[in-house]
Amino acid sequence: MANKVREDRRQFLHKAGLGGALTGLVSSISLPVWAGAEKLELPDALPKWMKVPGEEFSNYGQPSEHEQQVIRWISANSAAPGNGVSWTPLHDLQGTITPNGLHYERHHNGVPQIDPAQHTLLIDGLVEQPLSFDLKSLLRYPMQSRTCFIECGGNSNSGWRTNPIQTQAGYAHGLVSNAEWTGIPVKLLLQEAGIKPNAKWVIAEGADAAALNISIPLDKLLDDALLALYQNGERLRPENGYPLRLVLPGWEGILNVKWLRQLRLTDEPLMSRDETAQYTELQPDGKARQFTFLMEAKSLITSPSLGMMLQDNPGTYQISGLAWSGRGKITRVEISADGGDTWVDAELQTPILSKAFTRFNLPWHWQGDYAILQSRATDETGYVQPTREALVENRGRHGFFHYNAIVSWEITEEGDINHVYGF
Ligand SMILES: Nc1nc2c(c(=O)[nH]1)N[C@H]1C(S)=C(S)[C@@H](COP(=O)(O)O)O[C@H]1N2
Ligand SMILES: [Mo]
Repeated sequence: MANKVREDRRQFLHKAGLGGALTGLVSSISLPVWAGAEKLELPDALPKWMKVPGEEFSNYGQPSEHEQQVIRWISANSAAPGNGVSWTPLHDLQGTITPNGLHYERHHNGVPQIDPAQHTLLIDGLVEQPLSFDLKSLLRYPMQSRTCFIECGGNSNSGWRTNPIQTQAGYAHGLVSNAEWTGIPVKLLLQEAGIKPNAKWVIAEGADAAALNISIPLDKLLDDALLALYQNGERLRPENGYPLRLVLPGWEGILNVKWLRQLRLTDEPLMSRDETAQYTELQPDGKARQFTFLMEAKSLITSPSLGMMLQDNPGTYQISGLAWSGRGKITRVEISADGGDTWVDAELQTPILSKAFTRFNLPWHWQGDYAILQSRATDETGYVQPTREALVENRGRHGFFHYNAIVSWEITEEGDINHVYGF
């Protein structure tokens, strides 16, 4: 299999124009001629920062002042302050972990400023013994770490529009981030309270002014849900739920309740606003999909992508991007440079984690021709990311949530990059 993939990749470079130079030299694929390499010239003098002592230490590190353009992009609802989103700049990041200051945000009513000393979590409803936990006691429970993505059900929803929006990759698809969450398996706390046999659902409530109420099937909470206290090694950021939140790997963002203050076990769902009027999807037949918890497989080329230019500079470029699936592990990402006619397997960066970002890479030789770059993800259940055409055919034109179609970047002969709807 590995040889087969390598052979395909060789063909990709070959077809894309490296021609005879590589024939038979499979190993040279790992050593393409990258555009950036230049002959070394020895500097005559030391750079200025080597001649003076450096800056002071700092109590908490910040990114370099030269990276200030790498920010979340905020699209807030001006009619309702505190309601809005901020997008992770996926196009500016590498690897798979989203730095805490760049994790996307979705707030329904602002970021509550919670004093952890006054915060409690109540577990009640269909339990043998209602329990209230303060932070001090929770911090004594055994914890586990889990790297996974959280994605808003509304991520990428501009894809439903008639015309493709011209926005950078992260600012159209970055209502998804990937972090290592550490906390207490929810199962442990529910078992301590004692689950009554007729309990089927759990109503989770946050301590923000939105008083978000959402119904979650009990089975998911007993499966892999975490009561997270830490995010990438440090305590949660206020905007991501400090001091505690639910993390439901692979399930729609809305269920990952932040600033969690209550879990009430019930025998039926609440039918709250956020699971009836919102976060449901009208289908072609006029009926609505409800409780669409799972986030299906998706992928996105983050580089090259809109806003970057190949600058009339043919040569070898690294195609790089992210794939993820709420069903489990990503098993395959294919790349096309001709709008989906032919596909080549990208290399998947290891380790490949279930329900987490997987980075894919593939060298591409751009000869200065018109091209349409696409990526297509497959997950371990065999689910294949759909084309936009197939998604629209299946779900109709009134979609708003759960848009996971293949994204197409058009490369013009001048090296400009545009967002197009693929063929
Ligand atoms: N209490 C509370 N929990 C919440 C929300 C909220 O507004 N209040 N927003 C939800 C939605 S819609 C999403 S997509 C995720 C966003 O999590 P993040 O802001 O940490 O990225 O949190 C969910 N949990
Ligand atoms: Mo969301």
